[in-house]
Amino acid sequence: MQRILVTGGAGFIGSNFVRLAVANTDRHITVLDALTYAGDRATLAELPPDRVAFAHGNVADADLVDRLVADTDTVVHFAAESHNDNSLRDPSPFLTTNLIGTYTLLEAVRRHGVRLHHISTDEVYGDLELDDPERFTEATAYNPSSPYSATKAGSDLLVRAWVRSFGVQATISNCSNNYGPWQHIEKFIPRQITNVLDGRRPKLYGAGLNVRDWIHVDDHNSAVLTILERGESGETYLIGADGEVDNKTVIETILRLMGEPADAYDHVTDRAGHDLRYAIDSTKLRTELGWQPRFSDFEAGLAATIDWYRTHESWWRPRKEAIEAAYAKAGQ
Ligand code: NAD
Ligand code: TDX
Repeated sequence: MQRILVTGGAGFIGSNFVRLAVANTDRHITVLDALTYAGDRATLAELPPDRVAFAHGNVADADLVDRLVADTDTVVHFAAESHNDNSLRDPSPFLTTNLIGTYTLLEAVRRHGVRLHHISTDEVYGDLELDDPERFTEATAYNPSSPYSATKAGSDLLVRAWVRSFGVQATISNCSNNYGPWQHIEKFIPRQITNVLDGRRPKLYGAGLNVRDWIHVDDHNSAVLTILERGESGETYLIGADGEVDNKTVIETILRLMGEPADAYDHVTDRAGHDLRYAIDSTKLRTELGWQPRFSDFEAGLAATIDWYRTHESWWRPRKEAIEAAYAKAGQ
């Protein structure tokens, strides 16, 4: 049986990946996760123990990573510090996890001849004007804005260098904004849903004209499985589902779907250096690898996500007070 090591597999996208891979492949999965504030073993509950093993540890721990990589065929690298706002409050863990962690993995896959798939973000390309007819492609120049996106850009460049200089077998994917179950409530969509469920008003940064290109987490992960099966080493694939929506519209849609007045939200302090618009052209992935997204109706996906947070209150409730206190300190 083929074995996959999934770093960051107790977080939002990684845990959904493990669930999809268990359902759709016969591979054995080992999750390596440090269980930071963003990781939780509850995200992996009810998965069969003969298919999924768990290793608690840091992706920057060279000895541990070496042992785990020696025992696998493929690594899928999700582990990262992932939240822009946190990177503005304290960039340091972003450097250790996103840069040193990726470097540590690269050295291990190089030693053991193991294939790596590196999960990255469209934020490495910076942002677009609202009226720009162009979207990001694999040829777009890197121009990251925040400490988070700068460290993700650096990690991508490390992967490319290890492919070219050391012949490491690796692919990279850069995906747009994900939504769906198990997303940490610090992030935009689950923060607003849980605000409404908690009797708080949703919080929109600035005027809310910023556009994000939303994709359901299962579409992101089905693209990753496609790249694992058919992707070519050394290649980068952009993942997106043509889901551009501005933040104001997202908040108003959440309020409407939850039976609240569409204007029942607050405008709060804007994010420093706030990227205006992301938009992905995923033609390469669709034409070369034959991938298609399944969740084309964003409003239906949002409604299902609202239901999920309604029925999983015991998971998010213990975190809510502290998250909102940290935002309030920043005027957000
Ligand atoms: P997340 O914050 O929900 O999960 C990150 C996981 O990594 C957590 O389980 C955490 O415990 C673990 N982790 C953090 N530091 C670690 C370390 N040093 N060693 C081991 N494990 C560690 O993040 P997410 O939203 O699931 O994002 C996963 C990946 O996808 C990241 O690489 C992110 O850059 C990328 N990405 C995210 C999005 C998005 O919209 N969320 C979009 C594109 C790309
Ligand atoms: O309360 C909020 N109000 C608000 O208006 C929050 C938390 C966010 N926002 C805005 C900022 C962004 O324009 O909503 C948009 C989305 O914000 P985030 O959920 O923080 O996502 P973003 O900064 O776009 O980054 C996300 O997508 C790319 C992920 O967090 C990254 O990990 C991924 O790389």
